[in-house]
Amino acid sequence: MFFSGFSKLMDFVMWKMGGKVILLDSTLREGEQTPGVSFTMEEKLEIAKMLDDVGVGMIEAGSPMVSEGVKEAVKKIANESLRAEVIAHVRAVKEDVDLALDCGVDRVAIFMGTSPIHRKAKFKLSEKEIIEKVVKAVEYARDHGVKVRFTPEDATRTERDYLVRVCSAALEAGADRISVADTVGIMTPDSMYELVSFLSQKLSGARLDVHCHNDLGLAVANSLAGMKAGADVIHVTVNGLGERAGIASLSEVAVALKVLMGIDPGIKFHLLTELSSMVERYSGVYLSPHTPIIGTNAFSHKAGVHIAAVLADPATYEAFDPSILGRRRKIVVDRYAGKHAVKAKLDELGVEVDEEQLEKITKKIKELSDRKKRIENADILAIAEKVLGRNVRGESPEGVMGIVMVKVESHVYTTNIIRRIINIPGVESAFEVSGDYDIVVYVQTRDMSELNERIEAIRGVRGVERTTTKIVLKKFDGQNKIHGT
Ligand code: HCA
Ligand code: CU
Repeated sequence: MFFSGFSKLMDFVMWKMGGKVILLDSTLREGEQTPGVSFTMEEKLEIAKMLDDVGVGMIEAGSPMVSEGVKEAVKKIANESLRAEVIAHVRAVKEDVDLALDCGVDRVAIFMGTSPIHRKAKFKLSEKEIIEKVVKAVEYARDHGVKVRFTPEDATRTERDYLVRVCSAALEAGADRISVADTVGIMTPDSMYELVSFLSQKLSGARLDVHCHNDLGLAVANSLAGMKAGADVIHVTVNGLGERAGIASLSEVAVALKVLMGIDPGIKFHLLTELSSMVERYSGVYLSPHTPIIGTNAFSHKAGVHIAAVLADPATYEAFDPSILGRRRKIVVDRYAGKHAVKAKLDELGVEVDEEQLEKITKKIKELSDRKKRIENADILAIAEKVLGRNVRGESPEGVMGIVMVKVESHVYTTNIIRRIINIPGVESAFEVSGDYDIVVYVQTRDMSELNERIEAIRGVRGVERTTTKIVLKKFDGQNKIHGT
């Protein structure tokens, strides 16, 4: 306990000296406001611990008034002696603050709608009455020894003079941070920069957070602009979860800070992909393959021209080196590929060819790709075998193929599960089938341990009841030839 308090103090001192940017992760609060998402207690604890390992400075653990379960989870997380500051999110009412105090959090984040539309439609309270409620709640929390952040909800649609008044009152009552919430995601980087600069000046350099929603896809850009204007805490969630279109994504903000702005947010970048898949599994919200930073395609190159250039110097078509995330670039081979790409792929598969064989293989891949949607490693190996006239699969380090049979829970829609499963790396095809099992998945991996990982990932898909796996010992192509010509 002492150590955790001391290290938090040191973090603060370091932050003050270094002009550091702190990431506040709200996956467990804002993220759980995503439709369809409810984490279990165990999942919440695991996510919180992983966030702490990753190194975010603050964890918004939940809103204790939501339910007994949420409150228990906030309490457990607060008692984990994490490095990160643990925050409970509460309304400006005594009962909510009491629940947060009971959880033993480091800080309460008190929020209250301040825009004209919130004042009128939600509270039916006057400007003055709202300020009174905020001041009362902040004072009450401060009197009980916790740090307080105040969030004027819908700040970006609140009249400027009123926004300054309500924030000043909260600061005077003892809040030490204000969160500039773009609750409906209507800012642009310019307007966000301007608003944060304005508040920073009018509130005499008060410490500011930015909380940007992604309704127009600008959450990351707006967060960076707010940071440039003086905010030092950026709110994020893993995979950008949150109400409606979510908020700024942790990995996007972190990587943009590092590679575009030269700012180190103090996190372990190589853990981001794992964190993201954990949250995909526990939330049941799966990323599209072209999601920046963590999507399966984020470092894949396809056009022949791109691949030839990338093989000479990856920077030709990459914003940054995937190795900072512990990821590798991927060469995709289909009809867009040229000889360079096919050669690189064959090298990766451990197959040696001469110039003439390479040309033939490339030509056959293009022909097959005109007829088949997805060219898999197995197709390329089959074509190589035909051209070379010998078995090459034994030489391939991509050695283990698995056939995983999946039974899904009775209430779920099988096609939805398949959509998730096909995004798992190594899964080459999946079939919806009749009989004891509902789905058959064909997985291609380098070795047994990778196959095991893939099976675990399939089992982790929400709605999967059980699996059984067969290892492929030998593969034969039928008369109707799926592979080659
Ligand atoms: C909400 C509240 C909030 C609060 C943000 C914050 C918002 O509407 O659910 O406390 O910084 O977007 O305004 O998430
Ligand atoms: Cu929000």
